[in-house]
Amino acid sequence: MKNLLTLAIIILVVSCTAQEEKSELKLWYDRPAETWNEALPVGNGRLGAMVFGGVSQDRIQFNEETLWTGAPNDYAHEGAVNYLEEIRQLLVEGKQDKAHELAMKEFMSIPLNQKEYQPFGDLFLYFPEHVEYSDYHRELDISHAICRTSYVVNEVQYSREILASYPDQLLVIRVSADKKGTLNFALKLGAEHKESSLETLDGLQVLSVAVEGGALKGRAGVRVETDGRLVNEGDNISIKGASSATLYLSAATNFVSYQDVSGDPLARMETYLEESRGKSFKEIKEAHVSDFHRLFNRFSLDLGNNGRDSLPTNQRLLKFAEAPDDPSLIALYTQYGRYLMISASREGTQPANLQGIWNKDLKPAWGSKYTVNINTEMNYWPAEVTNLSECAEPLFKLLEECAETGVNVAREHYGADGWVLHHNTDLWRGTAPINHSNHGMWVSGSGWLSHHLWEHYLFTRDLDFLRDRAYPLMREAATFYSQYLVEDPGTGWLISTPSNSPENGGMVAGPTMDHQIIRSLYQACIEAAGILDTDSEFASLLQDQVSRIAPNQIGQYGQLQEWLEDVDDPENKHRHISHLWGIHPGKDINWESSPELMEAARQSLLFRGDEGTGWSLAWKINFWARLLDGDHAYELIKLQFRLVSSENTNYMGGGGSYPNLFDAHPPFQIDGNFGAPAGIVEMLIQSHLSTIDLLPALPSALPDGKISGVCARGGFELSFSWKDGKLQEVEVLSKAGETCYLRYGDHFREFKTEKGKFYKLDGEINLQ
Ligand code: FUC
Repeated sequence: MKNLLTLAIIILVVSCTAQEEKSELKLWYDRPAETWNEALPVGNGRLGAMVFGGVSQDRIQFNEETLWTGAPNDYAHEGAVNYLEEIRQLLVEGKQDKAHELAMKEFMSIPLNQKEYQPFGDLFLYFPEHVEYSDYHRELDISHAICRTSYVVNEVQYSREILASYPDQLLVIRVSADKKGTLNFALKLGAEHKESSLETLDGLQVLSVAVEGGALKGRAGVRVETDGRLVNEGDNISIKGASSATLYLSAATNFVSYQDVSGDPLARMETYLEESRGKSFKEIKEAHVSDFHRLFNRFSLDLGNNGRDSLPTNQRLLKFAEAPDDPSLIALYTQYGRYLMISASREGTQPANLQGIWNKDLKPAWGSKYTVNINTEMNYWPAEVTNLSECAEPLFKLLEECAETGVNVAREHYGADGWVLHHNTDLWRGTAPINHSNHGMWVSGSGWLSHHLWEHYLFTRDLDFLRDRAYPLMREAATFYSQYLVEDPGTGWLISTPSNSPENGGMVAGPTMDHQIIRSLYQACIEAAGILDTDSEFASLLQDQVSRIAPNQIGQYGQLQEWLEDVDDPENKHRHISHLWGIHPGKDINWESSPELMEAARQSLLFRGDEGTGWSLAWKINFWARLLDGDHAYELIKLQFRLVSSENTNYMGGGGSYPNLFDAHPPFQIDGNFGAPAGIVEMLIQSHLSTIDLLPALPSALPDGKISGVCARGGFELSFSWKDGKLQEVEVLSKAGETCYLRYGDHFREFKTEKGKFYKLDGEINLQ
């Protein structure tokens, strides 16, 4: 018995070590990060950190997701509605400049701009004795959510591990030496906020910050446990003659909700630190890894491996540009997207903003807030399909809050019921039009985001969610549009005005995208009302409007028209391609019911060209997947993997990836890190129409592979493999007991399922 137990333990240890050694799911480098875009991200949804892995000095730059500029504020512009008709009339008369001007004066958010996400501070570690070193290695192990740095000085190996624990709500750093008593280092917290101070106690340092001119304050504390000696030296805590030290880093703010900032940051910060007292690094790490695995391990993707993971990740990107045949980099990138989602968006946290939760700048690009004319939505594209449904919860919470603030904006700006969200929101849930009327006047943020609620239902078939949370918000979003749409004097169609086609061409009447979004929302509401057996009168009102909303139109160049009038410029290379919303993420336009519109969409996409910012490239992967052209989608993957120098912050130069695989907008913007994985999966499985389609847009560069735990609408979870471009085996788990409609090439299979049961099929989708 005892022998058996020993054997079992040995097997367990060996297999764990083998797991940890597996390099496929690692980003790794042979030198420290010199810039932020080389540093590696960890996060627990609330706290995020960028780890530089320096030798004589390490920098761990950290964030707490609720530290923003500003204070609770209702951004609505009282009385804006009095100018609505005049703005509409100016557009009818073709006086766009005058319409912009009047809207700037009378219609925009108060204040005009929303607030910004802030960095919190830095934890610096100083190792003055570590100058000459060898065997340097740093990595981000995304299958365990641990970042490691190691090197050798004077024949001693020094190692650091850092993780962001969701169960313990801390960043925890383990510093160790493999020879007893050889670890000497100092640490210090710091911040760039004008108002910041440090207090150094016994084995504890506390950093206080206050955001300039705003309501938010933060406290961070680092507590040290070590087998060495602790000495306070000026602003540093020094650790001497140790073998190891564990640093527990906690941070909190006074933010309670978008209306309430009465929290006590010190008490909160201390609570997390106190709760970790007596817990060893090992214990915290085990709880962290098992929490992370619960989400991460549900899905896997194997596209083959040709050994390029032996190259540092930045060099691997360079190599991909020369020889784009590194399938395990594509799998790594897909899983990295899932890693970033689990690290940036967990139940009870804020949703992932433009930079997830990782931001170093007091003046971040676009405020690192929530832009909802593509970016925030894209952040959540992989959530349902790659089996991370719970990670979308913060987005639903944001929607619920915007549906509160958006009521006043609907009333004050449009005299309408329901709620509306324009193209941006922030921590304070601003919903009014911001920045400039030439792009801020766009009413479809609420409609697009509501789509995510419906999609959550389609994937999970969670009826309680649909009844209690999704439908009420969808209904009120639709209520707004039902009162806002007006009859176009020229065509008689119902159109959206004033609005714009993000962010192309300024304020107009009747951009195609709005109509696609509103029509889809109406259709979802009608279906939901039917399922819930409610609101039949409202459903028929929407049904009547659906048939009157301006339709998709094909223009003079065979393109899908971006606007009501046929004025598209075939030379226009704008990064936004909003009128293709109807093919993705919408499904208004598809090969089954509207092939001629699909052709027109393809023409528009060809005119726009492949180049773009990070998210634009990522969206195009999804478009080409929906157009069923996997090889063209693969061309976009190549651009997404284009290595962008960490110095490059000019978005007009085109997107790609930074050395740490962060999406280069440029500068860094996280949307592409989520949009591209969603697109990669969209090449392998689609379920937006009446069937689940397997390998619908498989690129010839990915002939062999296996995907497991991928989700499809209808409450299904699938695993399947392919070889030489042909489907091999399929397993379907039915989570909702619905009839399954599968399609692979010319093969079609329909079968009834029972909830909780697995179904096996062969490569021609015959049930086994
Ligand atoms: C929209 C885009 C920009 C950028 C910003 C955050 O304004 O047009 O490219 O992504 O959002």
